Amino acid sequence: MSDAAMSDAIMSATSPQTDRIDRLRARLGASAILGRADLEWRDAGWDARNFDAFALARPNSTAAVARLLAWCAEEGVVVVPQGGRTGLVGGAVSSPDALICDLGAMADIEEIDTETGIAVVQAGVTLAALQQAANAVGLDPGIDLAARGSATIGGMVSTNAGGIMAFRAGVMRHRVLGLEVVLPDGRVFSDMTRVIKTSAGYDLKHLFIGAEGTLGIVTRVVVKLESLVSARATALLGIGDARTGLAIVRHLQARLPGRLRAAEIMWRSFVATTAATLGFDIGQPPFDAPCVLGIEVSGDDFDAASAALEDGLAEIYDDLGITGCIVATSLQQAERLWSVRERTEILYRLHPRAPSFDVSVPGGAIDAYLSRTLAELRLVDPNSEPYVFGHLADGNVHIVLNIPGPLDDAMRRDVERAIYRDLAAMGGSLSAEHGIGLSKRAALERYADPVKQQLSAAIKSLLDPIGICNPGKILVKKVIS
Ligand code: LAC
Ligand code: ZN
Repeated sequence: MSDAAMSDAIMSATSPQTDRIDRLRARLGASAILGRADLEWRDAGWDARNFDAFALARPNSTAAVARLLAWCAEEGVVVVPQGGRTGLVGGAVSSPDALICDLGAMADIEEIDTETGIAVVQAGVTLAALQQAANAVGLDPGIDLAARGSATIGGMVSTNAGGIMAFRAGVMRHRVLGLEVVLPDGRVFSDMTRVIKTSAGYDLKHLFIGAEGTLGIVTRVVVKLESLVSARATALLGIGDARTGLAIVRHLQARLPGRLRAAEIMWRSFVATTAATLGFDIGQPPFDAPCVLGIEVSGDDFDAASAALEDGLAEIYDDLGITGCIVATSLQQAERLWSVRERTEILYRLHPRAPSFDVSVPGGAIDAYLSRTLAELRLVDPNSEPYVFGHLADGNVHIVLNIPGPLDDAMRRDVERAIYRDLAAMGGSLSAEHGIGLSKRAALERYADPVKQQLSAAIKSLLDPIGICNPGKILVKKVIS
């Protein structure tokens, strides 16, 4: 091809998108739209494919999101909503025909009503920002997770995030009192209820919680707040198994009612990797045990919380065979201990794009589930030694394979079979808190109830008949209008 013909070909390949961007800029304002060149040097987040779109829009109000979606519907342009871009299942991955709707310019905490105990926020507010604002007036969102600095409230609603405190105050679904969502045709679904009780017909807000932006874009949220605790004490314990960890949880819940704040469990290969990388001696207690349990309890001040935690543990220490214990002596030490659990990026640096799984298992069945599953994974790959960790008190177990991803199709099916096949019968879940996105779609199709899948497809067709909202996420089959 001559240079001139090549340049014509490039022009004709790019000009429809350039025209589109011009029309979109006319609709939303020039500064709100970033083209491909602007995206090249920005951080795409957890998955490089997040920024494969032809452009990114940054609407700054519900009305602007509504104009954007109405324009997408008119033009037949698909739209991928994005919050912190740190989701783990490809829910924010975009394609060259897609426009990103980045909620980062909608980051206002509109109101904290201390008398009612609620916050009204725009979807792009980070969890850390809401925690800070609520804490300043003696309140707390009641939900916490390691990605607090990047995760946005809109993204957390869209994945029904759970995190560390779900066993106390529920998952995101239980924290949301009201919701505003822009629908795929640009209409605004507005249910900014501020009360917990509502039995006024179908509670449709729940359809959008955990929908990963496939049914519309969450723009504003009413979040229920809890009282802020005065102080917290932290300990890491060496234990033999999940059963022992659950006995410790039950003891502390009975002994210190309402004061247990976290019960995070890590199995040996996880601890050996994260703790060793962070400079802890993994040959010493508590790090040398089969499992390490991270515990946090609240109290009136740091010393009172620490004393209550130490006393509570002393009562069961020998009976339950706790093999070692570090109680943090300062807030800085507590943070350092928690980093053993929270610095999960260490695993992904060792094994880029390591396949990861996020299941829920009823507490009493965790040990048996893991020994069966890990043995089966070794049959699939004799070198399998997954990193296993999670939120013990609600049965949420994370399994990260010690190999780089992605898996080829045959191996993925075998691995998924080992991890997922018993879960439904056990009353567990194949996705506890990360969502389905792209990477768990095949598993959902294979292992979820077929009637649930039919209803999901019908709901998607009803709300998004031309399929413009985050297409291909959650549902494998393309919706045909
Ligand atoms: C965590 C993320 C992986 O619990 O959900 O660290
Ligand atoms: Zn988690």
